[in-house]
Amino acid sequence: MKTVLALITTFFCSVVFADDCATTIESADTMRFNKASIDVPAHCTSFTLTLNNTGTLAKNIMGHNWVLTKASDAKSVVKDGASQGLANNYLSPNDPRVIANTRITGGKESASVTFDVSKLTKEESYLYFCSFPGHMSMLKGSLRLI
Ligand SMILES: [Cu+2]
Repeated sequence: MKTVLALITTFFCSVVFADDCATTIESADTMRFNKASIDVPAHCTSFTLTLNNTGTLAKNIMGHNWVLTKASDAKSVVKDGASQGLANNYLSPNDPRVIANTRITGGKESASVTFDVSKLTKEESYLYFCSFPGHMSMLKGSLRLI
C-alpha cells in the first residue's frame, strides 16, 4: 500500500512539475507579446516555451520569434542577426550568445523551443525578444530563474 501511495504521489508531483516547466506566449500584428516577464522555476531541468503568433500577416512582413539571451547580449545579437535574413531567423548561425530561440513565425503559426535550465543562473538578468529587424524595441520581456 505504501508503494502504491508513493507511486501516486510521485505521479502527481511530476504532473505539477511538468506544468510549470513550460509556458506559452502570444505575439500579434500589433508587435506585442502578451507577457512582460517569464519565471523559470529552478527545479525544472528543461523548460519549454511555445510561441503562438495570433496575427494574420505573413512572416516576411510581420514575422515573430522568441529569442533568449543575457540582457546584456540582446542588442548585439539583434544587430548581428539583422543581415542573416528570414532563412536564419534573423540570427547569426550558432550564435553562442543565444540561449534558446524559436524559428520566425507568421500569422496563425506556432513554434516551440525546449532549453536546458542549467544554462541559467539566478544572478543573471535575461531578456527575451523578437529578432526580426526593428521588433525588439516593442517585443521584449524579462526572464529569470526563480
Ligand atoms: Cu517580430
